[in-house]
Amino acid sequence: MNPVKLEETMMHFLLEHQLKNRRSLNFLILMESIVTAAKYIQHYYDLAALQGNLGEAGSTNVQGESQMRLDLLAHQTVMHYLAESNQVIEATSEEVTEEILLNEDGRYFLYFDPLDGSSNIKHSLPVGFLFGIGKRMLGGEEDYRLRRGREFIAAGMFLIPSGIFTLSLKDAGTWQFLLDSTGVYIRPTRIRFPESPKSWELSFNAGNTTTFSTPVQQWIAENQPKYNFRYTGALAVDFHRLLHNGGMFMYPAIVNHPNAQKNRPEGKLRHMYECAVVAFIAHEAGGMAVNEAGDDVLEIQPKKRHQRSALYVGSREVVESIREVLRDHVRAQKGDGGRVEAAKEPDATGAGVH
Ligand code: AHM
Ligand code: MG
Repeated sequence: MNPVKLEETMMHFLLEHQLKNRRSLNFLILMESIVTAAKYIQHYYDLAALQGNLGEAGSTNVQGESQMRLDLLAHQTVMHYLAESNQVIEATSEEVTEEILLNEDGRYFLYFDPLDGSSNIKHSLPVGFLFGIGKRMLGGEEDYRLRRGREFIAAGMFLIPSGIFTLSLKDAGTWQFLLDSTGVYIRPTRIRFPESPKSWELSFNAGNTTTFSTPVQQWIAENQPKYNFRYTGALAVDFHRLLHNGGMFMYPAIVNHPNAQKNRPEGKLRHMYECAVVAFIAHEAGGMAVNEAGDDVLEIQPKKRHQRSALYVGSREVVESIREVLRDHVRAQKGDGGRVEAAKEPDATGAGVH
């Protein structure tokens, strides 16, 4: 008998899941490529800090934001392993404007943000790799490739540099895996938002508060004192914390900016690879996510690959509380002849609101 207690690996956990549900092993091949990419991004992040490679690349992405060298490296790393896996038809990356065609016979669509929280990079603060996975229609014709979050089969995020991998499987929960010194992901732990409000937190860019709609500002004034406040400037990191402590992360629409050019009525975060990803993870952890209209983020049918959305995600009770306010606001606006508060266009670059 082996005297050592050996741990279950992530792949073994996934193998059991696939076999139990009579699913193919293709998903394992895909996950292997995602996990390998994640480990390499982590490796490059560590190296970059040592080699002073944390600066800007001098180019801009589809959002008009400057790309850090690590953003590009992370994107190229993910693409390399996705291509090698042969499992992906088409990928959507925050760093590339158009769809990225891979293997027309593949089974999956991947939507990813290779390095979320870029502003943290130059300070060597934590960042994340976010991804959602859709699956092709196996019977019949393939008609569209931008799936609703509700149609994802899995979504996850990898925290850098801590190396904690969160993976949510459709109707099978949200799980976290730790990377141990052997380099293997072990000990799947099921994660659910805590029910007790004792640890609940609020997370949002407080510097933007006066730019939110009046009802959202009122909700904050009434509710913020009940909670601790935390914000790192990286969705993956803030949301990771929230999964353990509960509460709500929000990035509301910017509609009352003193410089109207800086309003963002559509929100700032990207639907496909930020909002829908954390909404899926939250749902599998017992929570929920809504947009500025109070609609379930998982039900939004994306129209554009890089479309933006406002986001309110976290413990069900807190998100439901603000959802009522958001819905009332929509009803009031409709009753007001459809007038939308500060319905001015955001600046073309989508740059920061400050
Ligand atoms: P990124 O994907 O370019 O790094 O930007 C997305 C980030 C989120 O991670 C974070 O929640 C938000 O933008 C922070 O925005 P702000 O600096 O306006 O608070
Ligand atoms: Mg991001």
